[in-house]
Amino acid sequence: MIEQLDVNYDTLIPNNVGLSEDRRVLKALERWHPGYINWWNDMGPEGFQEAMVYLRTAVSVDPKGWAKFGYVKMPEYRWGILLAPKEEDRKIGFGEHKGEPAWQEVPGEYRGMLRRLIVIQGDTEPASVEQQRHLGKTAPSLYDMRNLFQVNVEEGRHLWAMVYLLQKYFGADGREEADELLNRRSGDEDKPRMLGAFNEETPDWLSFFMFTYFTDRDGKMQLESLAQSGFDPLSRTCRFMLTEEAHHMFVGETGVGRTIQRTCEAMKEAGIEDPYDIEKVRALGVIDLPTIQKKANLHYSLSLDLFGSEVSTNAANAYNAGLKGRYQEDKIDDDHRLLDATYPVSKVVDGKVVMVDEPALTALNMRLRDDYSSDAAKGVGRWNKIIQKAGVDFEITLPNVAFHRQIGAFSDVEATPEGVLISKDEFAAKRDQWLPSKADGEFIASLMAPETQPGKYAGWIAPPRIGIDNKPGDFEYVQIHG
Ligand code: BYC
Repeated sequence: MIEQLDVNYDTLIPNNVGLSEDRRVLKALERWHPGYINWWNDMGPEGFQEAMVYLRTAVSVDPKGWAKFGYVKMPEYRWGILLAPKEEDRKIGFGEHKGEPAWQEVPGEYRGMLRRLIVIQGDTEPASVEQQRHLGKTAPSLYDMRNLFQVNVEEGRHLWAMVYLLQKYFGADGREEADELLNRRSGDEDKPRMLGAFNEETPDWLSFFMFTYFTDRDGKMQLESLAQSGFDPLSRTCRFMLTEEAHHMFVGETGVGRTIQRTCEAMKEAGIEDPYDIEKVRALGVIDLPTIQKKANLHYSLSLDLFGSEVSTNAANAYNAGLKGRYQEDKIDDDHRLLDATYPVSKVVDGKVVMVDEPALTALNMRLRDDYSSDAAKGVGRWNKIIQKAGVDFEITLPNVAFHRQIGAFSDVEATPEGVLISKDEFAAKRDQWLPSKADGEFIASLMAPETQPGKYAGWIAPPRIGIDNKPGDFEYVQIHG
């Protein structure tokens, strides 16, 4: 147990929510903080709690200077509570209450629904830290290690953001939920995290990059739709979280891109033209492109599950209530009520994947998932540019939405990555062609040797083009021994 006696919480917690004047919430957070620190020490990055890490800390919400960089030990990171500035006279933008003033307090009739949304969002944040806790030990460079820790402390801050809402607006049951967020554990048999993808392992750095590319992007989409919320404190919280989230996807996109780049370079140097000559490529100490494709298949399909069922009355209710909008709701030109509109939804009909029009209100998860898929495809296009530029004949593609699904219309069927429905036996026989096999995992694990010399990179990944905070190439992003 960490001694908490002389902590000045008002200065410890950077905030723009007037914590020092809000004694009740300040007290509730003081009560919660020791448990959080214990959780961080138990479940946060293993082996690096004493290291000095060059991190950015959110200290204000000024778009020009919201963060400051400096060395800090992770357990001493200042996890703040920051909400985007309040918009005067903000109105609810969609659903039954469209045009009414945004709520500053929890609307009683929607209390349960709102709490559930906040708790689910909150649960994902610590879960990802737990999933990634072993990765520091195999970081391919100090630059990457620092990025991992940056992502981790910010996920911690996002937990704080949700806990603040629970403590401030939901009374005793909010406090209980806040405690439970520290009690569940990713992958635990008895107390698992709430959503599937957050109970999977993140066994290696390629998985970490794929996770931050694909799964953090689900985070972006969910936060974007909660940022539209008529419950103003949730909207403001999510708007600020999105500022930090962008870096997480940058880490994912460039991480996968640098992996691809190194593979292509090594193939060229060795005069290997066939990307499917896996043995020869692997002998160079880099990850072959077909295996990178399999990892993308896995993480994309797991992330699609996070959108829930294509047809969902939960989603319709949350929209009608004005709690959770569509992606960029405020930029869409329609009635924002969706009473008569329809939306095409993918389904299995007569053994085929087809599109069927459904009421747009119940199809909101599908629509958000579609927006996600087009957003995800953009970075994949940039990965393919790297491959093309190197003159290698290979293209990374996103699998069909029916492939490898556990939630929604395709949870009971199996499909190829192209979306052709097949039997369970055929899927089982071909699984290892489409998803990382045990042997693939072992090969990638064999490359995961740590590189802790400043400016040096493990052989399977190319260096980044520019440093964090414009630091030079040999900058010591993590001083491992404090
Ligand atoms: N796993 O009507 P349905 C992030 C349950 S990531 C397990 O189809 P709904 C981050 C569902 O709870 C973003 N259960 O779905 C990324 C319901 O159960 P109940 C996280 C699931 O409710 C990286 C039943 O199935 N944020 O931030 O319309 C690092 C029927 O549900 C799953 C959010 O998700 C699943 N995958 O939509 C760090 C935002 N899917 O209630 C962070 C908040 C569904 O009938 N959550 N179920 O017992 C939501 O908006 C929605 O609850 C969901 C599900 C999108 C999750």
